[in-house]
Amino acid sequence: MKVVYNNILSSISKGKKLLAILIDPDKMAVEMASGFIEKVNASIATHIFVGGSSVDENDTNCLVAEIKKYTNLPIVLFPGDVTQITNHADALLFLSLISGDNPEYLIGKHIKAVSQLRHSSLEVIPTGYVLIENGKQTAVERVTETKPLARRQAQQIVDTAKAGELLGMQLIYLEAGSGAQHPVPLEIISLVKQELNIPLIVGGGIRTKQHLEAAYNAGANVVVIGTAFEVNDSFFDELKIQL
Ligand code: 1GP
Repeated sequence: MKVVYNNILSSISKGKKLLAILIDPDKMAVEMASGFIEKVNASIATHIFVGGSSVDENDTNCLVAEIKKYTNLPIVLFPGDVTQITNHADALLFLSLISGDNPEYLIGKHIKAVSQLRHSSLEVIPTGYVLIENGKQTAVERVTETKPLARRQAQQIVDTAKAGELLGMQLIYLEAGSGAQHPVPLEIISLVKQELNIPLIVGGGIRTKQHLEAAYNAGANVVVIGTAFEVNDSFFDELKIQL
């Protein structure tokens, strides 16, 4: 059953804009989860993503089980590693880093995940993950040992995203990286969106309501924000006004 994915498709067909709040288990203690989720529930967020670049084994499992107690929002894994897969979540972004040439992140880790996924009821959503230069090195770049696509190479970015769709990916995620200096350029979002027939996720470095609106207007269907909520509690209030 593709419940989470089908809900994304039907929301998009109704013209809804989706916002995923990203929680990094490395930065959120289990004891902090209930208070944070209370704010998430009262916000315009439609999804909770959970994942990080370097997370201790079992931390994701414990955190997702805790989050689940306090929310009805779909919890979607956005894993940096196989150890972050847990059946407590609703869905898994099965990310292939198609902007890079590291076989481990194109297919290697996916093979290692199969023994866990074979008997799991987790909804698996194949996702083409495209890392874009943002002005500084990010954790994704460091951990995956891949180079992001250059911002000036718009056609290369568009073609990479389209190749992901043609390979059968169900989502494309344009990623500037957590804490990015510059978010994905609006022009790139727009060019990629024009080519795709599947939903487009955009994340990395989005810190203001204006950024968020601009990303939607450029064509993002789902925007992912993590750092802005981690470092600035009042960001929840800033977003309260209906977009
Ligand atoms: C990172 O796209 C996400 O993978 C979110 O990035 O933490 O910069 O919001 P930020």
